[in-house]
Order: sequence, then structure tokens, then C-alpha cells
Amino acid sequence: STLVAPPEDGADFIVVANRLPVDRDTSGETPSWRTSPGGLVTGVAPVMQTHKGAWIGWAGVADEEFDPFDIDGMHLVPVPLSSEEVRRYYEGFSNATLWPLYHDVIVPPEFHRTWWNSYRTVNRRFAEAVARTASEGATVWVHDYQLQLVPYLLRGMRPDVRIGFFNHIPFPPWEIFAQLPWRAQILRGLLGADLIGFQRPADAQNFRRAVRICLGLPSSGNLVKIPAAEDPASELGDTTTITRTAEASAFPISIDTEHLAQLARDPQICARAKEIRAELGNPETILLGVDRMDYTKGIRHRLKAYGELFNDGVLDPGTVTLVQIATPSRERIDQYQQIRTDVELAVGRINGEYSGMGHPVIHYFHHSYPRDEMTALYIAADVMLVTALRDGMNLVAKEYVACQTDDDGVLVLSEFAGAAEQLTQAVMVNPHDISGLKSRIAAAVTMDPGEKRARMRAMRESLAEEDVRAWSDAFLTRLQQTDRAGQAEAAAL
Ligand code: GDG
Repeated sequence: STLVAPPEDGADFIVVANRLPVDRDTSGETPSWRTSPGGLVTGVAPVMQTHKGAWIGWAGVADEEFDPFDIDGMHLVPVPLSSEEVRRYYEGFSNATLWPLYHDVIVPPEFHRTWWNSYRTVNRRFAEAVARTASEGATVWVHDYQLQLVPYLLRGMRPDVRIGFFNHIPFPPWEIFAQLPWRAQILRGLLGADLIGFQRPADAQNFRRAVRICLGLPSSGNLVKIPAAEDPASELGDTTTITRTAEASAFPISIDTEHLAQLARDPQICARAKEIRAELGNPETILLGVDRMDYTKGIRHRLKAYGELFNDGVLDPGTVTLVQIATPSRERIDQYQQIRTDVELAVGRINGEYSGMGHPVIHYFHHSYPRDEMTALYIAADVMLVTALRDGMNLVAKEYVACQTDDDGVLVLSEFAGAAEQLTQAVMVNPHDISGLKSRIAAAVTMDPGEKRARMRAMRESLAEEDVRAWSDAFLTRLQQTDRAGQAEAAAL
């Protein structure tokens, strides 16, 4: 790559993500921007505000270019995408190649060279936008699987910046990752970062093993040694001079625990929780599922187990109901249309078989809700079902726990969600084992109040400490240290 000179008035701290944290609102006379607060915003906002910060990403509107703008104390730099790029880079390579590949190939990933070319083009565009925005020696934090080539490309353009990367989804074992025709390029792309963060130690380990097998680069502990030949910022082309190191380790993401607990204590939201319970006909037990409509979330497995519990006479359709919210997601992708059809068929069958007049056993919603309503649902639910077949973390599980301020609720949690490593007091399930899932759901429904409280309190206490601020602090602190450690290590070799 060609070197890019730092701009005069650049930003010292840059977040790079596929999406900017805003949505375009075209309902009014003049179009405007609405912020869409997510966990990442909470995690990085304090750093954005104390530094000269910027966020670089796509504004969510294809075929349109927007100038940089400021909103809620953040400086946003939009990167344009054409509708063809949305098809190939985003829906294609990101969500129909990488997403299933990184989630244990639950559905078959598709490999298309046209998608890969588009992914490269778009990653280069993002890297160029960062190179033009970052001040001399700036810190750049790149997020997620859509942008895995950005660290390498950026390092080639701007060797002076410090680069962190965080992968929000799992990193697969080599035996699965090896299917990817462009596996070496992806690994090199990530190794352009000084620090590569993953949700679980096992993800970091999978990555380091892939680097060893595929690129022949050994690691010591969490550090990968990068030879000159693999370093876009080095003039030397050899494989024996180690120019720097990259660290790959785990930084489990979390939520804004205190904010959620505050919402959960808000009298209006508590009143709404009671009202929801009444609207559902005051059942003895409310079970809840909240997921993006995605085949990774195990919604079908959950429904199968739930339906069988009525058939077996373990659950009574007169006293139990399940609220399943499946937020619309990636709706133009075939596999997402398929999972929606499958879920809706299962809901229809189970309701048709077991519901009473005015008492459906499943209340199913295919739309999204405001945060307050979600919180009221979390409070109202007696049992939360998180049965993902594979999930990087799963924030829904953590949000549910944070909202149980009276410690009265049970979390059923898949052992295949990253959250299982922190929420160890949950009722753990293997969602593939339908018998096991059934008996755990039944145990959750009938768990005695003392045990419920003890488990919930332990989980709530751990989340009070391990919130999203602690996560971003840990990552960014490590990123500042890694460079120094890396240089010392490289010099010693
Ligand atoms: C990816 C990884 C990892 C959902 N429906 C509504 C709504 N939500 C919110 C939830 C939660 C978020 O969306 C979903 O986060 P998850 O972590 O559960 O899952 P993914 O979307 O797959 O996220 C995942 C995460 O990145 C972070 O690193 O944990 O493993 O797959 O916050 O509450 N929010 C509102 N209305 C809805 O209808 N307001």
C-alpha cells in the first residue's frame, strides 16, 4: 500500500465498525439522523468524549454519500456503499460466507469470488477513510468480522497508528476455518492489529492455532511473532527478522449493567411489567425468548422442547406461556427467510395443538421493541430461554440478569454462548440435546425460590463489576501496553 500522511487536524481515537451508531430518518420534511444507542456506544462514548474521537462506518443508506457530521458529542465519518456492495460485501461475504463459517457451519457457507472481491474493495475503502482521519500516532479500534482486512491495510498506509481489533462473533476451529478459500488473507488482515480481542479464550486460541498452521507463525503465550515478510510496514522482506508482535486474547464484552438496573427499578417500567402479565392472562409462569431472527439462536430447538413438555404433561397449557420475540434480521438472505418460515410453522403447530381459547401457549412477535418495553418484558419473565447453537457472547442473557433486581428469575443458558463463561450460575443446557433441554426447562419452571435467589444474586454481582465500561477499559489499556511489550519482545529476539 502507499503511505498516507497524517491529516493536520485528525482524531486521536477512532472506532471503525460496519455501521455508524445512527439511522437515517426520512419521515419528516427534511431527512435527519437518529442515534441508535447500542452496547458499543456506551462502551466507547467516554473515550470518544475525553479524546478527540471519531466513528467511521456505513450510514445504512446505499448509493448515497454523506459528509462527516457531529451528533450527541460524537464525530461520525460515513463510508459509502453501493447497493451492489451491500449485496456482495455485506449480505454476501459477511453474512452468508463468514457468519455461518464462524458459527460452526450451522448452515452451509457460500463461497463466491465476486463477494470476496467486493469485501476487499470495501475493506480498503474503510482503511483509507481511517488513514485520512487518524492523527499521528492515533489509536484505532476496528470492530467485527465485516472488517477483518482493515488492520493490515491500515498498517500499510499508516504504520504510526496503534491498531486494535475486536471480533464480536466466535472464531472457529481451524478444521472449519480451513474451508475458506481466502483464509490466509483473513489471518494476515487481522495480524495487522497490535491487539486482536475475542469473546472467549477458546476463540483466541483457535485464531492463534490457525495462524500457526496456515501461515507458519508460532506464538508464545498470547503473542504472535510477525516476521518482516508478513509486515506491510516493513521494508525487509525476510521471514527471519521479527519486526513486531500481535497479541490475541480474550476480552468478554458486557452491558451497561447499572443503566439497565436503573430502568428495571423505574416505577413506570415496573407497572408496565405487571400490565404485561395481566395482558397475558396472569399465567403462573412466563417464559421469554428474545433473539434476532437468526439460525444461530436455536429458536427451533427451544420450541421443540417447549412443545413436547405439553405433550408429556409436564407443563400445563393453562398456567404457562412463552413470549418469543424474534426481531427481523438480514431478511434478504435465503437462510434467514428459511429460519423465519421454520419458526413460524413450529409456533403455529404448537399453538394449534396446545393453546386454549384466549390462551395461546406461545405469543410470537416478529418486530422490535423500544428499550423500555424490552426491560418490562425482562422483569415480567420468570424464566429466560437463551438456547443459541453458537453465539459469540449473547447480551440478552446478561441484560435479563441485570434486570432481575429482586433476584426472582431463572436464566436457562446454552453452553455454546460465550456468556456461559461468566454466567456460571445459570441453568446450563446443550440445545442439541432435546431431552436435556426439556428437563432443564422443567427444572427452571419449578425451581425453589431460595435457589433462584442465590443463583441470580451471584450472577448479578459479577455483572455489576464486569460491565461494558470495564470491557472497553480492559481492551484499550491492554492496547496501549501491547505496543510497548511487542517492541520489547521484538527487540529481544
Ligand atoms: C452479536 C453477537 C454478541 C434485540 N431485539 C431488540 C433489541 N435487541 C437487542 C438486545 C441486545 C442486542 O439487541 C442483541 O445482542 P446479542 O448479543 O444478544 O446478539 P447479536 O445481535 O447476535 O450480537 C453476540 C454481540 O454481537 C456483542 O458483541 O454478544 O454473540 O452475535 O442488546 O437487547 N433491543 C431493542 N428492541 C428489540 O426488539 N430495543
